Amino acid sequence: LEGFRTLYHGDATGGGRHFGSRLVEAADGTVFLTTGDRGTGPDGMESQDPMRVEGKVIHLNRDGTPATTLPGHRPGVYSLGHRNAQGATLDADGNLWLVEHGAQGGDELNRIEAGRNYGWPVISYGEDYGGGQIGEGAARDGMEQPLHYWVPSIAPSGMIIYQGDLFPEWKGDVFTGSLNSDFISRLDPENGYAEERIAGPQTGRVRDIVEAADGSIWFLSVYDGVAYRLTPNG
Ligand SMILES: [Ca+2]
Repeated sequence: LEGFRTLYHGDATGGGRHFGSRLVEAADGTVFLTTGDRGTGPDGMESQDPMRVEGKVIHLNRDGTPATTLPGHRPGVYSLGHRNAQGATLDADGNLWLVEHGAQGGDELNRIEAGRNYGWPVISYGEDYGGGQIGEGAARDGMEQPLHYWVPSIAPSGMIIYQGDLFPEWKGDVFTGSLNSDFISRLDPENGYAEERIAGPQTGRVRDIVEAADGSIWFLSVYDGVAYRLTPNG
């Protein structure tokens, strides 16, 4: 790459992992980006610090200036308490959703609202690597509950909320890839987020998933280095 410039600088200081990240363009042209906790959890509390960049959703204008500024928050911080979101998308109404990695279990699907706290590392449905409770347990007043969580972890990556006509029975369903178990997860919000796991020789370590204009679903398998197109005929 050449000729690029820095639009936003985060000043993250944690470890060398959990970087997120996904970028989502909103209908008004602003941009949401997810940041990881940089691997300092569950002891590090950067995700809970509204003045820090780690473990957040950041909301920016296209020139890198903050599109949201909340009282007591670093300019641009839109929501906090995230661990490592590697999937994010908008629903049909323009709301931001994301999937984020838990530790040993506790991956989450969250619907994001400005100023809300999504809990990491104070609450989680997972446990620490090798066992042991994370934070205070699974719930706390003032912290959001995930709409769905995975135990054990699937390591979700990439995300769409299907809006096309090619699979009418899937409209409104949430899709994310699994990095550790080689399938695509389909969650049906109208049925308690019941999950179907779509698996085949093509769904190895699915890193990204997008919906095309014709309603077909494209996904990227890291093992093969191949982008596949999913249609009702196979
Ligand atoms: Ca959470």
